Amino acid sequence: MATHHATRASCGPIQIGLFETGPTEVDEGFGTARRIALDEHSWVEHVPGWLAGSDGLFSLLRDDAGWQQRSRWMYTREVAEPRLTAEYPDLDAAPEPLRGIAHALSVHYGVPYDSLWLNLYRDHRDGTSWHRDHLSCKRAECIVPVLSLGATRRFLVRPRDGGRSVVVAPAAGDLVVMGGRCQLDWRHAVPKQATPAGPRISVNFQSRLQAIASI
Ligand SMILES: O=C(O)CCC(=O)C(=O)O
Repeated sequence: MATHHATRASCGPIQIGLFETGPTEVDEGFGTARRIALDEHSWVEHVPGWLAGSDGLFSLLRDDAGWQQRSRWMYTREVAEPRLTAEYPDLDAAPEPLRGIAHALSVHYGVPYDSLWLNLYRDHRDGTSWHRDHLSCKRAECIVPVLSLGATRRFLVRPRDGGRSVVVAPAAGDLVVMGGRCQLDWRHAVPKQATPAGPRISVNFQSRLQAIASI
């Protein structure tokens, strides 16, 4: 069971949850952040170890997030997506410490994150193919944080029309943040892989503000 998130100002680790496995802390100073400029307008930021003690949150979400198996039409047949998904369209309905984590991200990136989209990759055979977040990002410039829990997987970003990929390998507790025109000009993926991997959960932070096209 997680406790409430703290509210004091801080530049370092701040406890936002407490599980049987130990405390969960976010680094409010984002001290390990490494920003990769994709081009003049787009970037990806990797923040290793941003969430310390992420195991308790992984277990909570794995057990309680209400995972669904979705399917989609591929030409003439319906196929199951190679992952499970869950969502909290209203952040207020999400369990702690997710609300505290969203708050810390909102403060740092200046975007009011108010809903969550979650993926559960059961093992290395699950993945997400090349796409952009077209429903949740309708503005030219968006900032999309993705928190990794569980196994390390490769997170790829490549130009919209193809080309060389930028590769990040987020481990448990790492953040990958896509910014600028990344959703317009670039595509991202978590590829299936031959190398065995355990389960991974990604928490994708969304904002209604970014889902509305600017005028
Ligand atoms: O799992 C990830 O790291 C990314 C997931 C993603 O891109 C999505 O759900 O749109």
